[in-house]
Amino acid sequence: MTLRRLHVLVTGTSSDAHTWNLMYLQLALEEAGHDVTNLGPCVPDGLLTETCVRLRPDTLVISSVNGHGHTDAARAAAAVRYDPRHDAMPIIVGGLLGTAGDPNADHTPALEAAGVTAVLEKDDLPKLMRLLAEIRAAAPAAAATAAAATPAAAAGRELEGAR
Ligand code: B12
Repeated sequence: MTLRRLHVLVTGTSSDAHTWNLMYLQLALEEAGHDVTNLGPCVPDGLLTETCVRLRPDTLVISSVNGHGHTDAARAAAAVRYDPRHDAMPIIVGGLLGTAGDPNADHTPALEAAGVTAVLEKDDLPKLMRLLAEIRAAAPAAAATAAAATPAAAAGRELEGAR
């Protein structure tokens, strides 16, 4: 059985202008054999939810490092979860989600309540890869879903065209 490639949607949050975290994640995920659509920084919740509806990614990865991630990502996740078509889509959040205390751990309960599947620390890239490997193993095999190899490429072309 050939495992199909996952289509991972990587996004920054609405207030977060940092870019290299997103580029880093995209390159690491692609190196691990996933197809990635990278929405970039400062993504409004409306664009994120609309993109999830249009592209139906296998997993959403939200990255934030500016300190507002705990509120921005909770709001974004709740907006995505509002549509029941995304009930089964894992939402993974990570980066530097606040500025005080142990922010990612402290805000995990509220983020999970908003619909986030997993909150990772900024050094948790290996854990992100393990989670995605589990999601990939549980996804339908490649033969039945040959077309699934192309959504990221198609999405890339579409996003390029929209610029
Ligand atoms: C460059 C930079 C900027 C640039 C960004 C330019 C750009 N186009 O990207 C500019 C000048 C715009 C900027 C602005 C601000 N910044 Co700034 N910035 C940085 C800086 C110096 C480097 C960030 C970077 O590019 N790193 C390289 C990338 C590859 O690494 P990374 O971002 O850390 O991401 C890694 C991990 O976090 C992790 N990761 C990220 N997301 C995820 C998700 C998952 C699921 C996982 C597993 C891992 C993961 O993986 C990445 C690779 O290891 C950092 C300090 C630093 N040395 O890290 C501050 C920093 C991120 N900025 C900070 C702040 C506060 C701001 C401002 C609010 C400052 C201000 N008062 O205006 C604004 C916010 C603007 C906004 N609207 O978001 C703080 C955040 C504080 C916090 N969260 O505790 C930092 C940490 C500086 C500091 N020590 O105070 N910034």
